[in-house]
Amino acid sequence: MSRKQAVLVTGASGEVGNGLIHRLAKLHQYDILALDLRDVDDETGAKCHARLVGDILDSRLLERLVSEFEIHAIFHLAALLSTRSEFTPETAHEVNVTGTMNLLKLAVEQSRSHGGRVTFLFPSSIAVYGVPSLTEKAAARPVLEHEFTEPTTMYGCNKLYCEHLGRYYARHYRQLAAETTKSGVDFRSLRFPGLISAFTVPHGGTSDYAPEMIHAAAKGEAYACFVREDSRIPFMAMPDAIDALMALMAAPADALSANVYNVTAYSPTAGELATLTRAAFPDAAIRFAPDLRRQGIVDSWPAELDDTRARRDWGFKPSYDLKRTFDEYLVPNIRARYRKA
Ligand code: AKB
Repeated sequence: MSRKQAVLVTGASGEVGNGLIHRLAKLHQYDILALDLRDVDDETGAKCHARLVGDILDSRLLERLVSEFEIHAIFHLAALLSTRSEFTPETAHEVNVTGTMNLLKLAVEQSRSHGGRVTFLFPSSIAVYGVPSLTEKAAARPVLEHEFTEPTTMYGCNKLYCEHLGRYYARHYRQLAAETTKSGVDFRSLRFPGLISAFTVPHGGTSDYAPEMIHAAAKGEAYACFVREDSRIPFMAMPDAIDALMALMAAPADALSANVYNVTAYSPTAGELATLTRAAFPDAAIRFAPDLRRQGIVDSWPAELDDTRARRDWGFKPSYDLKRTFDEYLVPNIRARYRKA
């Protein structure tokens, strides 16, 4: 039986996975393999060639994938996010680092087996940054990829290390082996800011206050925001995050000067987000009740990212500024969603 050309999406049921699968399906180019601990919903499942319910730590499951499919690209989205990881740092390390190693190994095996390269898309995060103080945060210009890379969270450490692992696999794999062999892994990573989706509310992250606030307002629920009003980090609307993943996947290899790219759209304060939310949902009951420890994490993330490298190498340009995110994406879609519910 001939093997199929496939794209594997881990974390397929998560925020990014869902939208990404719908976008990938529009290409009509690949068989989509969805992998997650939780099955994808039926609408998303209908776009997939296979929906696999399982763990990226399950080597038998990964071996089965290698033997059954011809995987040409992997979107490795599965991860434990920053807040969740602080409660179970060892588990986070296992999922975020060992899980990524397993997928990198799978990519090498796949490349060996079909002889082509495997494009490995890895969403990294602003959590890789650790700005030492609020004074430095306020004084810093938009942060470049190599600056302030001393994260304070387990998740941030995991993401940063996996970026390095990916770079190693792509550029230096088995550099001392008698026969120099290329891994066949074309590793490409995006450092995402906080993401805001109209369709899903994230769990276990520290940038979650933005989507939580907006979804709570639309549902008519009161919301106690766990950071100060003046907290500022970068954000992006989910459609732009998915566009960015697709654009980086499609970029010609010789245009890429690095393995890791910052991407960003806007950097509102939590107070500015609350003002926009109240304008859209006048009954919104938002108050600020900072949790000092989660606040500390947000304070350690940069206020703004410099994404010149992504704009220059592969033409990154977000379509949604903050106003358009609210007016054209969040408010109409969130309203419709909770009206239906
Ligand atoms: C989190 O808050 O952990 C994530 C992230 C910024 O990567 N949303």
